[in-house]
Amino acid sequence: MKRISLTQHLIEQQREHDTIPAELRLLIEVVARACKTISHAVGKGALGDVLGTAHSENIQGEIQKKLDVISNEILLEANEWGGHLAAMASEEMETIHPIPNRYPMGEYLLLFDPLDGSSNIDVNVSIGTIFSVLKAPEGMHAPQEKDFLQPGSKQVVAGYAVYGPQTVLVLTTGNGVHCFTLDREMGSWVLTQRDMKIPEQTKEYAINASNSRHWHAPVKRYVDELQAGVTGVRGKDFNMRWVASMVADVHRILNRGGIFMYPADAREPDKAGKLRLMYEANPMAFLVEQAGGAATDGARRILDIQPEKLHQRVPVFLGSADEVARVTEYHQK
Ligand code: AHM
Ligand code: MG
Repeated sequence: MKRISLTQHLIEQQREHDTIPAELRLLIEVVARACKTISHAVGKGALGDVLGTAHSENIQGEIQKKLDVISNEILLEANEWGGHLAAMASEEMETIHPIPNRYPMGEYLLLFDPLDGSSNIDVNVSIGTIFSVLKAPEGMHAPQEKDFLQPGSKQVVAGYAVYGPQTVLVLTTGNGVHCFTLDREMGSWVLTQRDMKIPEQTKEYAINASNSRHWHAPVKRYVDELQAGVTGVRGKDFNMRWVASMVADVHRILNRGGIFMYPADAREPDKAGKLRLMYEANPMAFLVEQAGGAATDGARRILDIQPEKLHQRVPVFLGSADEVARVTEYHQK
């Protein structure tokens, strides 16, 4: 089999579609390299003294794990010096991180969830990194938080890495979704799936069902119907999967279909679900749409939402288009 590296793939995409100028290619390669470093740290586990808590809290009041902090540092350091970025924002940092003055300033903004699936770190279950790239607004001199507040439809790149049995990187630059597998011996990313497409028909759903007593009526109705199986209105049996790492759940859906839900619920009426628009929902929505699926917050297309805050949360329904359409319709009724 002829092996196509990430670099070759990006250069060929640029020739074909003219959407990945050299600076953007550098950005993607630097992020991919940082993911390799994170993958290496994850793989060491207890031997690398990377497990357990960092004894600190992030801006959302969540206890940080050592690997949350390490991964955040790895991404910041890797991306500071290349001249491709103006600023970064992370789920783990209160505010934005402008590129230090000693380095040239580029035209892109990078956002990331450095280590997604934190609750799985210490138990050796798949975790990952999610990232999203925006263009800095024209004429921006000193980057500010407001420069990041662009709807997801403006993303130029989105992707994630999964640190699981294999380490994979899944990427879109707006021309389909492509998957690379890390060759650990060679240290290189090799193209292993071109043009991933979410199957339209599905028999799988993913939701944290322990919250069901708090769900709003449309979500209750939708999940009840799935659970009624072959004797209910859907006329077929559904299976449930919940990894509790969005990267792993979305990766499964990109490969064999399904719907992923993290709704808002009645517990904290002011809190719109758990997942964050800028670091989780937007990049995953871009990938899912590029793979032929759909992503909504129950009312609107996720990519159309105008963000108001960097760390804004949003309900998420994404995956096979027909299922997302159905649960969204239940919300509208
Ligand atoms: P994190 O970014 O702090 O890891 O939180 C996000 C994660 C998602 O990966 C996952 O889908 C969800 O939280 C799991 O939540 P729950 O603990 O309710 O199962
Ligand atoms: Mg996360």
